[in-house]
Amino acid sequence: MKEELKALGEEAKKLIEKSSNIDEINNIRVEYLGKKGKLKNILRTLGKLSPEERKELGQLANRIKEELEDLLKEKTQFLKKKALEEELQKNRIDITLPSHWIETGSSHPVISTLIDISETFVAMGFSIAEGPEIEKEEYNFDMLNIPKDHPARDMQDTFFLNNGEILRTHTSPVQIRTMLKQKPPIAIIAPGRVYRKDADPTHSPMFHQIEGLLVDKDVTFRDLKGILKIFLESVFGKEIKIRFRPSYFPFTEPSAEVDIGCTVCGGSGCRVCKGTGWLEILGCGMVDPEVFKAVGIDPEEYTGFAFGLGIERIAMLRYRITDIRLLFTGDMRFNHQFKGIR
Ligand code: 2U9
Repeated sequence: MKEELKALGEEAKKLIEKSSNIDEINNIRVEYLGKKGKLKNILRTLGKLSPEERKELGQLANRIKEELEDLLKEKTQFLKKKALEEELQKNRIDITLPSHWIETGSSHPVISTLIDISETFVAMGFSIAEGPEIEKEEYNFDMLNIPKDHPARDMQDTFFLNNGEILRTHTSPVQIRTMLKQKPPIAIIAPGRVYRKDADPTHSPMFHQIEGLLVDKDVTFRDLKGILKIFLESVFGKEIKIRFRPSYFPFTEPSAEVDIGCTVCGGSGCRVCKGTGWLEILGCGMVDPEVFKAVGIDPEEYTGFAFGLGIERIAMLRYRITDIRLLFTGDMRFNHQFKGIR
């Protein structure tokens, strides 16, 4: 019987060694160590033996049982580890493979220009002010001394909304709102979108403006010229030629338009400057006393200057773009040409 037990042990050991998966291991466990297993079968016959033999064989059977249990456990762990490794190997991801091409964005030329111009004025102490694009006629026209019969108010020039409001035609109402809630000194720029019923190679129904306003005691036209000179030299370079031409706007008096020497031909005359050698860049002037009265600022105590410019026009000159509509098509072949430029 002793031999029988030992042979059984050896037989199970060989099977465990040869087994190659968890199912086989489980079957061996049931077959040899289970309740109706081979080891139990032998032990059931122990009753026929003498107490000494029973003790000896009992101990031997226990040793074999423990030994087999250890081997089964060991082999189970080994097979599980092997299965895991195989699984990992099968699902391995090659992280050295190049990924899909990811397109990076770029700043739109209008926004780059808007930021550059804004930064120049912020560096001189101006704050940035913002306001709504849907405006009251009162703020957009009336308080700016624009008469009721002015052509700019025409249905053909201004977008009127059903509720009687309008899309702002300039950012000037931002300055009106600022003066209504803030006492001078005031030094602000108002960048943003404006809307006019206009569409051709140089006009878009939506475009961007920056307007500026400085109000304090003793502000003069000289201050205006100085500030605009610093601004134009910082955007177009120190060598740029500047000239002021008398003009008229309802909200400024006196008013002027500012030209710079043509950046394309340098002044000799070309298609861009229409042979004049000059490019019109902005409009400006001293705030009209009527505008001050409308917002409750005493024109005897305060004076101020204002200016306005279209960003698209500056961006077009800067990047030599000849049709404003290219800026708004969203065509990535166009937009991506400005990658890395600012
Ligand atoms: C207030 C008082 C005065 C803003 C000004 C201009 C002259 C001007 C145009 C440039 C090109 C508009 O985009 S454009 O078509 N602007 O010429 N703008 S003075 O004057 C103001 C604004 C607000 C309270």
